[in-house]
Amino acid sequence: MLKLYISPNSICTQKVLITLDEKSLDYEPVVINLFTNEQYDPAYLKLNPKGVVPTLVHDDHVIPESSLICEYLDEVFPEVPLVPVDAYQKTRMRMWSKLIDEQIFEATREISFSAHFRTRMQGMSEEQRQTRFNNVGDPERTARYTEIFEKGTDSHYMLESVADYEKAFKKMEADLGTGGGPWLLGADYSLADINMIPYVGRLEFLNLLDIWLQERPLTRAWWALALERPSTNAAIRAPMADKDWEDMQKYGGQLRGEITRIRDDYLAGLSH
Ligand SMILES: N[C@@H](CCC(=O)N[C@@H](CS)C(=O)NCC(=O)O)C(=O)O
Repeated sequence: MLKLYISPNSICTQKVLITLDEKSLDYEPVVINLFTNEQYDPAYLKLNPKGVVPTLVHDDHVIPESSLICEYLDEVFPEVPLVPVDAYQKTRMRMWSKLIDEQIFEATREISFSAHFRTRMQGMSEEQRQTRFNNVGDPERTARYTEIFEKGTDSHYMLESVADYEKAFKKMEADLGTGGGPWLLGADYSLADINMIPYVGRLEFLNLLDIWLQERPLTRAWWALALERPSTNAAIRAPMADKDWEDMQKYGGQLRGEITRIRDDYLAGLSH
């Protein structure tokens, strides 16, 4: 029996949903409302001490961290394999997981937060907002949220986020070229693609993706192929409320000029 703690529209949950869908696995969803701070409920913190989603409970095993959940699912339910057998390919796949967990997740969070959730958080009470910002004692997350809430695209973290996406897309285009595509590791769709799909999707839904993809035809072709897979829609767009979808398009679109300028400044500052 699989139970998955999720939050609608949570980007880290989406890769787990894609994995479950690709493997046709049934699960029981338990919704955690991040906007009413249900992630800090003591019972939930016992399962996930960082107070974040997703968390998978499989019989009596509790597994946090979306990348680990996806790998766990692949090992326990090996039908429709999504992890390469070859050691080097597996390491390449994990390099994508690391890139996302260490950089792209935060980049996406900052851009989404600045474009969309910031407006929503302006509607929270000061007490609710502080609870969310204080984030179970993680000063780094608190600093990021607070600064972006206060400064929006003027925050230094936005420059970091735009630069992190630039580096990731550069690597994507290069890997798709050397590996022959159409997927990130070559011929086979894998967790490398599943890891990246929600993060590319988020930029598209915020009306921002073409800022990075204009000169990257291989990545554009990869994304078009990803959109054709039913699991992409089932995990990302289908569960999203229409209002969230419309807000994302609207508020994201309003940042296009600023984000283009930040990227141009970043590129102009590079020495090569
Ligand atoms: N590295 C974690 C990150 C999990 C994470 O930060 N989840 C976000 C939603 S995508 C969350 O629950 N945020 C709640 C908060 O920051 O209060 C993973 O990949 O599972």
